[in-house]
Amino acid sequence: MIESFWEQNRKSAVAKQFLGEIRSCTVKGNTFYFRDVNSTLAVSIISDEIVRVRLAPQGAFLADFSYALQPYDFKLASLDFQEDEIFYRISTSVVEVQIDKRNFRVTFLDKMGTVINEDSHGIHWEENLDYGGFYLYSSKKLQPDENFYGLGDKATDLNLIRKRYSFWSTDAYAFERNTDPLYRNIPFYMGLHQGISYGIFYDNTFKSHFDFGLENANDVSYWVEGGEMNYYYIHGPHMMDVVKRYSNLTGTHPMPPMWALGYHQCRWSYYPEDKIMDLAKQFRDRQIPCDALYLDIDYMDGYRCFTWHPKHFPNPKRMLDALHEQGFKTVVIIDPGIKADPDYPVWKSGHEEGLFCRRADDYYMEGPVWPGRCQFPDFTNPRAREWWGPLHQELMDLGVDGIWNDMNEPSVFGTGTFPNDVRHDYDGHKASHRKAHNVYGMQMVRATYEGLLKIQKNKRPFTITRSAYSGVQRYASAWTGDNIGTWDHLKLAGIQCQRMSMSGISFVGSDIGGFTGSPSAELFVRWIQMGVFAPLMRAHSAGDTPEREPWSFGPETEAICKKFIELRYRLLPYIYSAFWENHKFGFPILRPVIMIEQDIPTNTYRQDEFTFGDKILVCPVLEPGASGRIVYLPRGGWYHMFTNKYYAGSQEHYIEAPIDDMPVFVRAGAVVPEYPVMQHTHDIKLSELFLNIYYADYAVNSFMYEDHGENLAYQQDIYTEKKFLYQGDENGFSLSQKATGLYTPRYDTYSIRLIGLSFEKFSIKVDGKAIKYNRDESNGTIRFSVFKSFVSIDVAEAKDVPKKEAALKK
Ligand code: MIG
Repeated sequence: MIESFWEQNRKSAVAKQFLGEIRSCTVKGNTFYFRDVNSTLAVSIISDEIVRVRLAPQGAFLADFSYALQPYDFKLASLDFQEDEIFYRISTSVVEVQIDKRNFRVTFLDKMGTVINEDSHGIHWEENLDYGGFYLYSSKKLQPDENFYGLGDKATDLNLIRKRYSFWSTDAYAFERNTDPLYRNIPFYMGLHQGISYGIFYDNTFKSHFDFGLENANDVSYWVEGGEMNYYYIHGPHMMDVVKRYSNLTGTHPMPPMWALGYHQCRWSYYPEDKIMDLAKQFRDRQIPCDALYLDIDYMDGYRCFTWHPKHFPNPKRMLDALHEQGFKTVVIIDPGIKADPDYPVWKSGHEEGLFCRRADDYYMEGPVWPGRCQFPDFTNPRAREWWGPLHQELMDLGVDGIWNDMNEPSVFGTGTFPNDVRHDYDGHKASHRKAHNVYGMQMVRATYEGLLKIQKNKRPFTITRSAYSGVQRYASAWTGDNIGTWDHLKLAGIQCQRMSMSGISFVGSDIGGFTGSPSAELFVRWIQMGVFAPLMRAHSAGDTPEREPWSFGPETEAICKKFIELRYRLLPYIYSAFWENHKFGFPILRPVIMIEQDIPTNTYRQDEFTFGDKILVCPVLEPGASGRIVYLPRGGWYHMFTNKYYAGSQEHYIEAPIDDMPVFVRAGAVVPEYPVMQHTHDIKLSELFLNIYYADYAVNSFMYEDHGENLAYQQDIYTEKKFLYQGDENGFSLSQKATGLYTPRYDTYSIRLIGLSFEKFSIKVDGKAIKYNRDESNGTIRFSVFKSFVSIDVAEAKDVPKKEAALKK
C-alpha cells in the first residue's frame, strides 16, 4: 500500500484549504477572475482550444513568467460568457468551461455537451510549516474507462493508468523499470475516454507528483510542493491535435543539421587521438555509414570544461581536421560543474563576474563532481547564459561540431544534487533551488544552444541534453540516460522514446546496446534495428563494459548492423521530412498505435509498435531467441518494407523476423523518398532520387521536404515542400505532385519504384505521355524514371476488351 501523501505530511501540515463560494467575478480581456474571501481563480481563454487556469490562494498572483512557453499569438474565433444560478459558463467555438459558483470547481465540455475533464475536489492547498510555503493540489475525476499518456520520461508502461510519478530531475544511473523520478520533467499528460482526448499541462517547476487513479481509483491527482497552481487545458479531440497544440505553446525542435540524422558512435571514452582515428578508419574501411563520433569526459584536462588533455589530444585541430576530411563530425561533452581552481580561467572569470550559484547564507554552492570540487554557473541568470555561450568559441574554432550536455540535473556526487537553499536568479524573478532545480538542465542547454547559434553564424547547432523541462525541444535533442544492456531495457527504450515524442520531445534516442551491462550480439542487433527508427540513432556505452561498435560482436553481427545502418541512410529524405513536420506543425515523429487509432479500445495498452513519421510502422523484435512476432496493423493496407508483401490492416499477423530481418511496414498508397546508400551525409552525390510508390485502391497524401541541410536559410523560407497526392482504385491510380518553395535540389530525375501492382498489363503515362518501364523480376517492382518536375503519373490496367464488344464499338 502506498502511504497517502497527506499522511506523510500530516505533522508539518496545517489543514487542507478548499475554495468556498464564488463571491465575485470580473473580466479583463480574455481572463475571468473569480474570488472568494481570500483567493482568486483566473480562467484565461488562450485560444479556441486552450484554456489556462491559475489560482492565487492568498489573492495575489506571482509574476507571470515561464521557461516552458514560447511567445505565442493564438487566434480566438469566438468567446461567450453566460451565468445562471449555479454556473458561470465561458465558451469558445469548441470548448465550454463551467465554473461552479458553490465551490469553484471547473468542468470542460465539448460543444456536444460531453464532459471531457472535470474537477472532483478541485483545486486546494495546504500550508507546509517546515517549508514555510504552500503545497498546491488539483483533483480531477477519472472518467469511466479513461486512460493516460505523456509525462515525457517515465520508464514504465506507455499507458499511465493506476500509476504515480514525480518530477525532480535525478541522475538515475542504471535506472530500472519503474525507477522514478528520472532525468527529465515534462508535467504534461493526455487523457483519453470515449475516444476523445485532451491534454493538461501543469506549468510549475517545483517538485510535482501525478497519480492516475492509484491512490484513489476515481481521482487523477496532481500536487506540487510550491509555487502556483497554473495549468493549461488543451482540447483535442484527437491526440495529434493535443500534441500539436501543446507544441504551439512550448515550441518545437529547430531543424537539425542533416548529419545529426545519421548514425552516431559514442563511448565513455574514446581516447587518445589514435583510438579515435582508428575508430574513424574502421568505419570507412568496413564501409559502415557513420556521421558523428563523440568525445566523453576524458578528452578534457582534469575534467575542466573547454580544455583538452595535453597527452591524449596534443593537437585537437589536426585530429578534428582529419576527421572532417573523412566525413566525420565530432561532438564533445560539457558538464555544468566548473572546477574550483584559481588557475583555471573559466572558473576565474565566472567567479569574478559573480555567476556561480550561492547558498542562502551566501557561501558558494560547492560539491564534488568529475573534476573534484566544483562550482556551478547559475544558468537561470541571463548574464551567466551570455557568459557561457562564448566559452565554446575555441572548441568550435578548432572544428568541434556539436555539444553534449550531461550531469545537468544538476548531479553532484554524494548528495545527488544541490541543497534546496541554493539561490537562483530565475531571470530576475529570484528562486531557491526548490523552484529552479527542474529547469536547471534546460537553461544550461539553452545557454549552449544560444551560444552556438551566435558562434557558428549561419549553421544549425547540434546539442544533446540529459536533463530537461517542457520546452527544452527549442534548444536540444535528448537521450534517455544511463540504461542497461538487457532485453527489458530494449522494451523500455521503445516506450520511453514514444512517450518523449508524444510529450513534445521528438528528437530523442536511447543508448543503443545499453549504457551499462553487456548485451549479447542478438540484443545489440535488435537494438540497432530499433535504433534505425529512433529520431536520434546513437550507440553509447560505459568504459567498463564490452565495446559496442557495429563490428564488436563478430562478422555476422557486423553484416546485419551494416545493412540496417545503411537502411537509416536510405531513409534520410523521409526522416528529414518527418523532422520538418515536427518543426513546422508540431507533429510527433514517433506515434504509438493509440495515436493512430484512438477510437479502438484494444489499442490503449499497445506499446511495442509505433509509426516513424506518418508512413512507416515499426514493430521491433523485443524477445530473445525470437524468429518472428505478432504485429497489429492499423486500418488500411500495409506492405512489408523488405519483402514488399501486402498485409491487410485492422488485424494481427504473425511475421517472420529472423535475426537479420525486422517487421517494418509501409502504408499502402504512400510515396516514400529514398537516397542511395552513402558513407556519411556529406557524401550525398545525388543524380536521381528514388521515389517508392506503394499501390492502394484509395487516396493517400504524402509529403517531402528538402533544403540546404545545414544552414539557416530555411528560416528565410528557402526550402521546398512537395505534396504527393495519390488517388487509387481497382483499375490503377494517379499520382500528382505539387511542389512549392525556393530550394532547388541538385538531382534532375526521380527513379520510381512501383510496389504492389498486380495487373498483368497496364500503361503508365507521365503528364499524359505513355512511357516505358521495366519489371524487376527479383521482387516484382516496376521501375521507370521521370523528370523531377512531373505533374502527374497515371497508371491504368489495360483490360482485354472482348472481341465482340470491340467490334460493336466500331
Ligand atoms: O557520471 O560522462 O549519462 O552518457 O558517458 C557519469 C560519463 C557521467 C553519465 C552519462 C553518460 C556519460 C557519463 N556520464
